[in-house]
Amino acid sequence: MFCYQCQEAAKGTGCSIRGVCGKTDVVANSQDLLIYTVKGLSKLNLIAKENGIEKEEIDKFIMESLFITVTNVNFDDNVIYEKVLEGIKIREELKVELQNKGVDLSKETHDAINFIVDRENVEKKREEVSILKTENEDIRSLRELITYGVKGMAAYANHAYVLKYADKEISRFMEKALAATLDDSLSVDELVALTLETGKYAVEVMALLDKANTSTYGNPEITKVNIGVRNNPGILISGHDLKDLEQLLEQTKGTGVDVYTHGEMLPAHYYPAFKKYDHFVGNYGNAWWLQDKEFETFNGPILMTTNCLVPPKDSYKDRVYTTGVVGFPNVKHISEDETGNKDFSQIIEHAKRCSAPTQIEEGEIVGGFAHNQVLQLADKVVEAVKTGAIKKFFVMAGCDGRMKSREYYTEFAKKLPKDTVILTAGCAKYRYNKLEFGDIAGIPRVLDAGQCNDSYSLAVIALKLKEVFELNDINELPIAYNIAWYEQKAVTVLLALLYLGVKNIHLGPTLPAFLSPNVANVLVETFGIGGITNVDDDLKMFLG
Ligand code: FSO
Ligand code: SF4
Repeated sequence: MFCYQCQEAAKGTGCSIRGVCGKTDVVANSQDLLIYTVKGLSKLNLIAKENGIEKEEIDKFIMESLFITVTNVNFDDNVIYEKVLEGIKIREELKVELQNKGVDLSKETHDAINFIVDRENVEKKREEVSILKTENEDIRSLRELITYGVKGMAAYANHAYVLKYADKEISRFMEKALAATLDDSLSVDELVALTLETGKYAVEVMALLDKANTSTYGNPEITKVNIGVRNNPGILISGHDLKDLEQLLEQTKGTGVDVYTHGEMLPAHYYPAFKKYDHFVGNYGNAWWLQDKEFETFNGPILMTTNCLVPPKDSYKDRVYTTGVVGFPNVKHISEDETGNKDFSQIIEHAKRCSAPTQIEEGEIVGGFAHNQVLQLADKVVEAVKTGAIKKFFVMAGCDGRMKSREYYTEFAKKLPKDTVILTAGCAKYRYNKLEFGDIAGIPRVLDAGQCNDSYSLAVIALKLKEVFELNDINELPIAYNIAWYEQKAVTVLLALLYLGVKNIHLGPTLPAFLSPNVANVLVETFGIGGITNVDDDLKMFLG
């Protein structure tokens, strides 16, 4: 195996024996093969679209397969292998359909469009498609940068899709980008251009998801979220899928079972649609990587709707349920029926047999500062900037992770001068969201827009401020970007910000292992991207 798609890549270069995330070599190789299958299918699907064959189910298959390979989503080799077989079947059926229409496919000789596997030869095939097979490290770096950006897009598109929002142009672009990564004739410059184009569609897919979420569940609003517990048995729901949460809340109504959020599900409390449920109690615990301790003390069943799943410990494994794209061997999986509904009754019955959660924290945290809410406060914000009460905003969005070096973000937040405001989204916020920062003229000093999926809100806020202050360039705003990344959705957000023209973004705790020195140089020279050093020096740099 070789994988370097996330921030925790072993030794900062790549995992080659077993993933730091817990992924085995078999799963890692299987994921490579699934991506290869999807790339071949994408190439063929573009030909089909040019010839008037447009199938929603193929776009859906591509989207889900990509999402499955995102870090900490699916650790089940059987699921991934079945997906490969399904992809090949879809591809071969599409070929027949195209040939019946008289389309000549004889020039489509790329192995990704033609290979077949079975249990006998799958191991060999998996190794053949390792990303290390692209020998030129710059081409490999750009191909992977594009692939990861598209994986993140697939996750966003999937969340929008379950709420019945889709955009054919976005799917077409994703397929075009994936197909391009198979093309040996593309130069480094062409791949750089495609990387930037990925940023354009990243903005579009994030806008689509924002529309899907806010049209379905209302605009997030300022909300206090309880972090303590009650005495009823509970179900803990984690990941990012709001539709799963909605169905769980409906099905637990009147059962005596409470529902708590974990990790990236916390921002669900900010949506008006979920406030009507009295048994939607609060948020339990912190960011994803602490689940091995927090799932233990929660005592009841846990539903993982998306990443980040940590390989469950035996002590609570029987209480973990996965759904959607998530999977882990020997962990119960809840599938949807043909109408998209999920039956969570076995989780509810399971909860009734469990004790109430053990309290690990108490009090409240405040969030809900997505674009609509912040724009309602725009007058106050603009006034505070004009009077100098707010000197600078710090975008500290992104992800959290296990690495000790991420303590940097707690210290950085604590040492920020009192006339600064943190704009956040994603699980990165758990490094500082329970500390007391006070407010500036009634504006809290930490404004949480929501999940990493809601990073779009931060871009909307920045663009609005640019308009209000009548600036020509988004970089003239008093906003600094000190972003923590972990998995591929963060790559998508980064490409989106670059597309919007944001310069001088600092990325930590380490720069991506998949950036070759030359590709990193392009990002440094064109966009001023940088890493982090230590809190004091970085503060001087940001405030200087
Ligand atoms: Fe965090 Fe995990 Fe939301 Fe990510 S839970 S790390 S970018 O998968 O999804 O922020
Ligand atoms: Fe390693 Fe990250 Fe890949 Fe897991 S996803 S194998 S931790 S690089």
